[in-house]
Amino acid sequence: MLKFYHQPLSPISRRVWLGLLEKGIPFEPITVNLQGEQFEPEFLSLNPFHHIPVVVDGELRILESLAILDYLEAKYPEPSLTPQDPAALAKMRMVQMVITNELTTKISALFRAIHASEPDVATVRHIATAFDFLTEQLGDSLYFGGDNLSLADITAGALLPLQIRLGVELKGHPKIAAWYERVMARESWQQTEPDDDAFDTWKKSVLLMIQRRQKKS
Ligand SMILES: N[C@@H](CCC(=O)N[C@@H](CS)C(=O)NCC(=O)O)C(=O)O
Repeated sequence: MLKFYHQPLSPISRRVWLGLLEKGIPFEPITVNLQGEQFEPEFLSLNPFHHIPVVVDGELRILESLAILDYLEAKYPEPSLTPQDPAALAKMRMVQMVITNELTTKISALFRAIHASEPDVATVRHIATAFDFLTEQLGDSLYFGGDNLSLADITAGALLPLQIRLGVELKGHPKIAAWYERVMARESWQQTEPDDDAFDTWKKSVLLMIQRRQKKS
């Protein structure tokens, strides 16, 4: 059976978790404790960059969440999470990359902003710009790929719950707010949503990780 190395609180490994559940693919979850297990030789032999998620399917080892999602989509085409229309396909990938490069990279800044005495105007503005862009991409569709859930929804929907818990507001983006409610109501999102205790523990461990990195630099 396919092995899924992950951390249930990670918004990046949640992408793959959602993909596996939405496609109904059987898998064995293996939790990696990010307080050090990722640096152990056994895990480094799977991912030399010490990141989750990793998927092992027989002889094949895959790292990088978006590559894993592409693999799952090609190997298990039904239900499809990728639109066929070229423009819709480009939009899907664009949303995935914007979430990855413009929003996921702002998670540390969001953490710092929570503890800062002054509001972090640049981060707030950057996130608002990304949400404006996402609103434009969504248009009047139910999902980023049109009427059906796509890998773009999965990538965005793995991150937004976390941002909202960290204080990001969707008031100025009603279409994104409606989309957010739509994905959060799905069984796979319900199943992968952490409870408050788990979230608090995770928040503390990420803060420690950020402080450790700041001391090193
Ligand atoms: N580009 C990678 C990023 C994965 C990543 O950054 N994972 C984080 C958790 S969200 C991690 O494993 N951090 C532990 C570490 O870097 O030691 C992907 O998309 O899979």
